[in-house]
Amino acid sequence: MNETPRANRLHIAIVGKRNAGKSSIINALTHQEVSIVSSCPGTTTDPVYKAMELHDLGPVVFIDTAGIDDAGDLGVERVKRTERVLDAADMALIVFTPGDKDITLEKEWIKRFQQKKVSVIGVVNKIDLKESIGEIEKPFKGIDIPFIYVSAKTGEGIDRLRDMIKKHSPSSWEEPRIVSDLIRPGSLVILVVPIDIEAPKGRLILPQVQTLRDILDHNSTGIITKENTLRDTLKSLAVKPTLVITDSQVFAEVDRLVPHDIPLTSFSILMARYKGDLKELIRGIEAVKQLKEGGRVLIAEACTHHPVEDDIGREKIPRWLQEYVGAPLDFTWLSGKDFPNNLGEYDLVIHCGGCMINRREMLSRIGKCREAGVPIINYGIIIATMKGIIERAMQVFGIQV
Ligand SMILES: Nc1nc2c(ncn2[C@@H]2O[C@H](COP(=O)(O)OP(=O)(O)OP(=O)(O)O)[C@@H](O)[C@H]2O)c(=O)[nH]1
Ligand code: SF4
Ligand SMILES: [Mg+2]
Repeated sequence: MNETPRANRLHIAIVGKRNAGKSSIINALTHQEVSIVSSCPGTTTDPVYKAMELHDLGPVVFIDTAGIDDAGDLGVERVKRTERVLDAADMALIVFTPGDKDITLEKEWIKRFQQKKVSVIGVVNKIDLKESIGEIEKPFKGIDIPFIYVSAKTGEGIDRLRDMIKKHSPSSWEEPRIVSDLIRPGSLVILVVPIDIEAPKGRLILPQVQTLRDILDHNSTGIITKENTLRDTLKSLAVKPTLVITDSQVFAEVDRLVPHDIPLTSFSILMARYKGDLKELIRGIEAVKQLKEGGRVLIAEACTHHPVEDDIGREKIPRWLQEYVGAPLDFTWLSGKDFPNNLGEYDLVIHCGGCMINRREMLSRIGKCREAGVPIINYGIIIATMKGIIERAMQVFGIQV
């Protein structure tokens, strides 16, 4: 629990042909044997996510990938998995081997990353094997990305590569705030956190902790209370709170208790804004209102976890949604890293909060829905809609629904 969550770290993909030294570069950058290195091409198969502290740059995730030249049925499958990395990477290192005559594939990948607005650095590795740097540089002269020449084996150039990663790390990497842009320093914010059977034993969940941290970083005060102690908490205050943030599941109760001149919203709506595109997700509200009998709904969760009794994605949302629409609907569930290509077949996509994926990947999923013309909403917003509380929960963002 002392670590920065993986989803909040800068994601750096390492891409290149088999045996180019991708895994060796990660090991050299981090001074650790985090990735398996071998002279046998095709050592790394599935993308491997490694969370690291990189000196000067802070917490990052390196994504080690299989070679982009991998062949055969299995190889093609591996390249497809590498392609999914395009959605999560904030930055990419393309690794070359000096003297490689055909760099068409690498150029294609550079283009693909650039189309996704991902900053790319060309890393020419194994320079210890060649004598003249002038000769090595020639094939890369016309390519419009910064290049660096290194040897993962001797360590030459690795410090400079670290500096370069820092220099070229995207400025968009500055993550949006969770809540602190909505309050002034010195504010008082109340957080309502039910401790029920779904609450993890002995701790608070990540969105609650992250929200509280953001409040503290903004020199404000956060008071945490449960829904059954909220009334007394409010009574005990000498000043009016600036904002109340509640778990969505007790929103209706909290809505009754909190006077209407105090703004109220939910953790999941704050996280929807922090992780995704709030405006796009709000557009999904209209689609929910228009759902009809037999409507096709995809429920997408970004990680695989064992469904619990009365699971939110498997049971509660489908039940509430069918009650809301007043008719049976046709649900499909999907969990994990895959996001389907047949999105156009659905009338609505309902996505989980996405706490295990980074903002870029969430935005990429929202973008895919937009391209397929299918509306997307997330758990927090659909619950607020079905419970009739979305209007109040949105007021604090100045959004009318
Ligand atoms: N001489 C030399 N050999 C290197 C260098 N970097 C890596 N190697 C060697 O190249 C081989 C492949 O290295 P890996 O790091 O496994 O390469 P990879 O790109 O991860 O390979 P795959 O996972 O198979 O795609 C190993 O035998 C490494 O020891 C280098 O800078 N110089
Ligand atoms: S919100 Fe999504 S990513 Fe986070 S634990 Fe739930 S299913 Fe997994
Ligand atoms: Mg490897």
